[in-house]
Amino acid sequence: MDLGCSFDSFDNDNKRNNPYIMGMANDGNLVYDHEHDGSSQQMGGCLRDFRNKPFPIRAKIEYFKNVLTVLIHNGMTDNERDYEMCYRAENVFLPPKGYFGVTAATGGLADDHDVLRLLVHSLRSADEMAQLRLNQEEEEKFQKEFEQYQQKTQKARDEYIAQHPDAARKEEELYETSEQRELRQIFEGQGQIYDFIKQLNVKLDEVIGRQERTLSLVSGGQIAVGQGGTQVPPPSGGMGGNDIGVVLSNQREIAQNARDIKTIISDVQSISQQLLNRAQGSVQPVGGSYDFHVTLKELNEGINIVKPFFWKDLETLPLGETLSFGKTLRPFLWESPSLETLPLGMRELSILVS
Ligand SMILES: [Ca+2]
Ligand SMILES: [Ca+2]
Repeated sequence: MDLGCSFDSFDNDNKRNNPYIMGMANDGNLVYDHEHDGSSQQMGGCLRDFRNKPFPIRAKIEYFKNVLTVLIHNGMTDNERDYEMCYRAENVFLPPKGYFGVTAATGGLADDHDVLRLLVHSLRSADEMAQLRLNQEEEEKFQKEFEQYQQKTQKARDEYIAQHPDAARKEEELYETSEQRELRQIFEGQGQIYDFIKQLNVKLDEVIGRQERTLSLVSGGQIAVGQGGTQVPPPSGGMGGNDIGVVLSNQREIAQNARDIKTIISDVQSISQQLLNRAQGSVQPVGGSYDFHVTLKELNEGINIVKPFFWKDLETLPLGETLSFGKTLRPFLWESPSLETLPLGMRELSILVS
């Protein structure tokens, strides 16, 4: 099996689909269908104008793990990275060994194409390939061991199942398939949703019950609401006839007390009025417009004149003896201005005159 990547510039079938780049596998028995530009023989291709470009056009043909990829650089730039996908074909099986070659053909018309470079290289470096080969050998070895082990365990399992058919059934139940797991997850999710809805229902019932209770209490006139808006249950039994009687008697008592106080106040008022009238009657005969305070002031001055004459004698007088105001009494100095240190009789006198 060979692989050909052709650049067909002439449109033989006149379908205006050239220049065309295409891939074609051939085991040596196929002849390129020039009449139809190989349209029925291609494994993939793309319409690209690859003639007369400022820079050489490039084709990158990759064959890796039985996948063929053809990328085309259209020659419009000199950038190495300007490759575009032309086609990709899977399940392309080429022999491990072969040759790379370049050839050309034409019909009645001549055309000129130059091959500037043909580069062939591995997709992996030599070290990578060596490592890969080593890994491949190891992998094959491990794979072989694994297969042997698997066969061994399978054989042991088969023997065990043959001896214990019940245990085999249990083991099958123990492990769940991906479908079973998915189904179980769906059931669990639905169960959670169902529980949540059930909880919501219970809460809703509670709220409705509370609301109905509140409404019934409001209509019965026995609601008691706390400060935070929380409902307080009404006192058990409510108010009895006895309590109402007590309250009424208290009210009667308060009303009676108020009436008594009113009587007392009116008595006080009348008495004070009488006193006032009496006071006015006693002052007027003394001096008409004579002021009571002036009289007091004169009396005070008189006592102050008298005081110095009997201070010392007062101390020596026996208690209860009547004081006589005369010239025989010796004058004395006013030594003690403090009221508490004065003798008893003087203190009384001081109180009188102050
Ligand atoms: Ca052609
Ligand atoms: Ca054509």
